[in-house]
Amino acid sequence: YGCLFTSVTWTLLLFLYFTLSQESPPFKYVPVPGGQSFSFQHRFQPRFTRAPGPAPLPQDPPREQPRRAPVPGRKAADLSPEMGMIFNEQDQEIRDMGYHKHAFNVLISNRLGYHRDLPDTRNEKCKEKLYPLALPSASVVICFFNEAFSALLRTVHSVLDRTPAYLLHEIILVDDNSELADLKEELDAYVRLNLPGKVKLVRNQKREGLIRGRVIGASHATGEVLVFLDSHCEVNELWLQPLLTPIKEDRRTVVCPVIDIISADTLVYSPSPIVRGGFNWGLHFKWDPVPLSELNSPDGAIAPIRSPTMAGGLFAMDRKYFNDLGQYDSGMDIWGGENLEISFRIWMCGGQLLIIPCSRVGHIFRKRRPYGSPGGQDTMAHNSLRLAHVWMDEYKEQYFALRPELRTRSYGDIGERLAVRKRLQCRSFRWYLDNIYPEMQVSAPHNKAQQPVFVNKGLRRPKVLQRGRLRNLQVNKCLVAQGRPSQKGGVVVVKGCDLNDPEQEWAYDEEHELILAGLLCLDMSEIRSSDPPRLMKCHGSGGSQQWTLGKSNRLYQVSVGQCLAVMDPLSPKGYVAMAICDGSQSQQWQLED
Ligand code: LR7
Ligand code: MN
Repeated sequence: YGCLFTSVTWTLLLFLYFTLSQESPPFKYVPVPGGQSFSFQHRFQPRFTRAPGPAPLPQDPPREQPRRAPVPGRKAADLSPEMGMIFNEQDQEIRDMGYHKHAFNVLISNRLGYHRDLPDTRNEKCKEKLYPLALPSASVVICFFNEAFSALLRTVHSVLDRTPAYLLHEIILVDDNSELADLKEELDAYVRLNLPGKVKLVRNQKREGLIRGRVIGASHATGEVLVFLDSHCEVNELWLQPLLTPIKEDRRTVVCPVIDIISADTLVYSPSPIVRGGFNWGLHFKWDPVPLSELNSPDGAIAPIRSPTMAGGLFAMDRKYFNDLGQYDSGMDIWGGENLEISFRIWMCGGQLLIIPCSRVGHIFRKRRPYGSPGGQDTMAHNSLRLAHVWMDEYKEQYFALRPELRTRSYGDIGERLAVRKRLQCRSFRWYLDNIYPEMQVSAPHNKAQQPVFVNKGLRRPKVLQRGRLRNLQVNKCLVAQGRPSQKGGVVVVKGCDLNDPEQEWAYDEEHELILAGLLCLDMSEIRSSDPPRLMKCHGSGGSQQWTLGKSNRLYQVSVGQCLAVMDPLSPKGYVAMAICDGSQSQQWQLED
């Protein structure tokens, strides 16, 4: 009887739990009779998946049971380009403040919620690979400063949703003294109510920067392996086991996943090509193609790749090895340089650094860093100077040749770091260059600082889907450049259509770009979405140049979330502007031959 009673109670409890924790998507499409094709019906994204109240009762399912019903999640393909549609002033405010504070589209991030499906970006061969069941346990350390609440929570939930419980020892969140109100009590409450147990929240009493922040996080960790993530990531299918396996084989192996791209404008998740880490003499990280010698293994595309450097934010390392190797340089502030420092240290002091193509983690790539350092200092220069003096021997001259003003700049005490180098009997920088990064050109130290560029779109022009004039149905005029169509930054207006004028011809291509007269792309300012659209050099990365031209004749701008409209139909000036999509005549456009 006891047995029967227990199992009935459990079934009931589990049923109740799953029913109550079942989430519905934050909004859904609803057909509107006789009107436009659809409208959105909003439901506020709840911050609390359960009503705020007392901490969960002990009847919660035991730890290793699934903690929530399978997430209904969106299918990757469902992420419509219109996810960022603005309906009212409140949406506009969230979007604009989001770009201002976080440099990405927080409106879409909020609408996605804390769980979503991702496209599986791994090579097919990864799906056949088997990993040992017995692997070291992981402590995931996530530092954040003023992160967008929904991006932070999606990072945490993606780890909980996609990591086997027995491998996840804990998640340690380190709040680097954030200022944003919702990261205070509201985050405390969320963690207490929805993330009890494995998630620990540590608060820095003052801003430490991401480098000391990670050291603090690591000091609270008790798992065997440390996994560091940025606070705006989403881990993909079977991400952790491929990272833990090489560490189990050799504790002096440090591993990075492939960092997939989450678009800052659309939050679309897309695969990165397999590249590896390098740097230039300005001490900026860059991506390099993988040399053929590295790809010649029998496993081809999926074998681990030796990488001279790491990007910095996403990697896994045996916890004791992290400590033995000297953690990080705690004299480094806020942001920058620590990624090259730890990379040089790993290689020069007897370890190795690998990129694991079968482990995929997405990261939101913003166009600018949305925060500064408290005193406004250039911490990248300060930190780079420290690493140059500790690790680069005579090659620091290559850096000074580019940054002569830093030659005499003070960089604080590096005694402890020099002692680390001595204690570990590390090799010379010369050895590192010769053996680990022979591609590095020593005689030509004038490579410009380079942003990580993943896809070289310059080589291949996207296919044109449609060509013609863009006619507004209300005023019966065509969209043209106000001045010359070759003038960068020039605005567009509507004028009388002229079938014979090549300067009125738009091309709409598969990247959803609109190119006028084969020259420039129709573009929106990301920062000031109230500015009218203008003509800019095509950058090929979507977002501010991504338009959808649908059946409803509206011309929707993906990063702004609004539609192109003629401002005053009676005015001869023909000004156009972005406006909330309302299906009115002034927003109807036709691309026609
Ligand atoms: O003062 C701070 N305190 C913090 O806790 C400043 C930042 N942070 C947090 C921040 O909230 C974030 O979670 O630290 C994390 C990293 O900061 P980002 O996201 O502003 O850095 P980034 O992605 O622009 O920069 C890359 O280089 C940095 C150099 O210091 C770090 O190593 C980042 O982790 C690193 N990010 C990645 O490697 C992701 C892939 C980017 C590429 C290429
Ligand atoms: Mn980041």
